[in-house]
Amino acid sequence: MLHRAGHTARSLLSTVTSAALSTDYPTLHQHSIESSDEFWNQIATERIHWREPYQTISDCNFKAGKVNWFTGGKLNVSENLLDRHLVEHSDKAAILWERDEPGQHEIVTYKALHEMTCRIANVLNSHGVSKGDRVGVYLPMCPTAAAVMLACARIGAIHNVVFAGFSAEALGKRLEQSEAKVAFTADRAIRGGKLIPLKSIMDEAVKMAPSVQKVFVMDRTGAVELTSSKDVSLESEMAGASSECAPVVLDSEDPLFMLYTSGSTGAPKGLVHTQAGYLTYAGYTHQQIFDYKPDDVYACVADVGWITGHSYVVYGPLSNTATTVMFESTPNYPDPGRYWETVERLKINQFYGAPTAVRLLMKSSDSYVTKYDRSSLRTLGTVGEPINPKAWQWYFDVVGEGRCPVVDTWWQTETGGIMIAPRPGLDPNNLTNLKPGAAMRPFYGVDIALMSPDTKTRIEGNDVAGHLCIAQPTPGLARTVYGDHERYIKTYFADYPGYYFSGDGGYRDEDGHIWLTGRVDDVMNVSGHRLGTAEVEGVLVDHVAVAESAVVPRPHEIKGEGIFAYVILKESVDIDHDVLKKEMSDMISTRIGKFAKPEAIVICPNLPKTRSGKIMRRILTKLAAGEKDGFGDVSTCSDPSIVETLMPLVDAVI
Ligand code: 7RM
Repeated sequence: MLHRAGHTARSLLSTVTSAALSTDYPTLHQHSIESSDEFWNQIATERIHWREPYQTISDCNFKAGKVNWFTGGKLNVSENLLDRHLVEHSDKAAILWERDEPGQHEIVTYKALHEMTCRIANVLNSHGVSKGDRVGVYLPMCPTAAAVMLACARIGAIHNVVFAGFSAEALGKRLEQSEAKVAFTADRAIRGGKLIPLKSIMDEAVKMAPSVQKVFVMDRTGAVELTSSKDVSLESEMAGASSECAPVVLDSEDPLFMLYTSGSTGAPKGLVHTQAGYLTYAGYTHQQIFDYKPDDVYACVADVGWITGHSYVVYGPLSNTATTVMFESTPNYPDPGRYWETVERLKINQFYGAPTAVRLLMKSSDSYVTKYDRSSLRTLGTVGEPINPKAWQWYFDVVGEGRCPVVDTWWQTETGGIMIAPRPGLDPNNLTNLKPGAAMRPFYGVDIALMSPDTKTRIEGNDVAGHLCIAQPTPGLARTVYGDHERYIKTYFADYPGYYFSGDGGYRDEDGHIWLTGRVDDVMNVSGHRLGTAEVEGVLVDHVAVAESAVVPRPHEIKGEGIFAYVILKESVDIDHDVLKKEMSDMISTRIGKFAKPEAIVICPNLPKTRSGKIMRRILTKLAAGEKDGFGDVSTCSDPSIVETLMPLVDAVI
């Protein structure tokens, strides 16, 4: 049913939208929870250019895993991000492309991005790609990657971006599972001065994915080789295509994109996001949480291969007519001053990065930061993993000169946008109410529930911890797992009926602020990259010499978590252990990607197990962290002496 916003609510809400930041957070947050439909109705009406109005604000039921927003509405996302801005902002920079080569950037105006997008959309059309078709994207961080995403959005095709650090096999699986009709890649990527042969990786991947009919190859480093009949030069196709392409009018709930992410069990899942709800949520959170103001230069240094690159490099900022930076390089190339030299040259106002990079950079001399002018900076953000208070403080004091709030933003691929962050509701001039290491405040419309895993009920009050759940649907939530809606329901809605379960643990402190305490399931977080322990174990047990394996995270100074693997060899194996370990490590690199290589592999005679044969990971995790006691209750372990046996083996590799 369509509700009309009442007078009080409307005036409250215009405070939020016009003032960008409101100091009256508690009132507004409460209103957004109690009158969720009314709240989101106003935001979606104000923010989106609708071709046809929606009939229903929300049609959701967490018990049944049903999430629908703005149903019946018609729109086109690329029209909202591009065409809508052409009237007044056609010459404004949409993208500042910070190329890998130091000291250089390129400007892409809204007009130019619109033209690129239209040409690519026409290329897709001419190769028979249309609404609902899946498009694999394996590209470097560059404006073309954004234009490919927007071209898909323009014609209703579903993009599936795969991070260019994944191996051929990981890419191949994702292309195959999504039944991609076409794919995009480049001759090579260049990161930190190193060349990555994207095209040859794609060639391998396509062998696994027979659905792929065409591979569009972009020229990034002047080494394009069209080696198969499927290969097409992207530049020549674009040159021959029209620079105008009428946007296809889509339904609010048509899929916009899919993106794979790791979970605790099985193969990675392709989460599906839809049009209107996602756009509303990404755009609104971008504006509010980063204190984005017209004409700001906004930089999120994440890769488009992750959800952060989707929501806060492309969709969120462009929906706000922002100038968004695309960063192709690495934090320490050519030296640890790279980010801050970029901040000075591009006059960046908001900088959004990963805690792992902060931890890396704080190891170098502060002069790499202080020699550049950072007076343009207003907001600093972090995402991907918990930020330890020490790193937070360095970011705040040294990078932000004590002037810029650090927004520690908690969210997931599944939530589409930021769910918990210090803003909004923070007086921009008051820096004393920030807490280093806490994400603090649920965003508007976000009802965080800490649940007891024992009683399955909501834990009320402050100074309490529990499993972090979301009690009410928000517009940006993923709608399904591609091709497996049952898995979506089972993964997110089965543990706590009526709630979305994030897989994270949370703590609400005395003041009611939220702290994230890490995953409560078997998902690791390596430099902000999600990786299931089961995924890595699956590769290890495929080695001919391996009988069994158990993988756990181990604290790592820079990466946050490193991977620690225990393997039991088959009895007959008589091969040098270093040779075996190297083979196993290479297998992981080939099957998943280099970033998934373990810090250490321990070859051991046995693993601690319960009498029913379940591996006791709790013990293995503590051992990997170098702990010598405090293993808790080991009475359920079928052979407690194994812990003593493992200790020296672990010590030998850490
Ligand atoms: C955006 C993104 C999601 C997982 C999530 C958490 C962890 C992310 C924070 C965080 C503590 C944060 N999507 N996580 N942000 N933990 N504080 N600010 O990272 O799908 O790739 O990962 O990352 O465990 O569940 S993701």
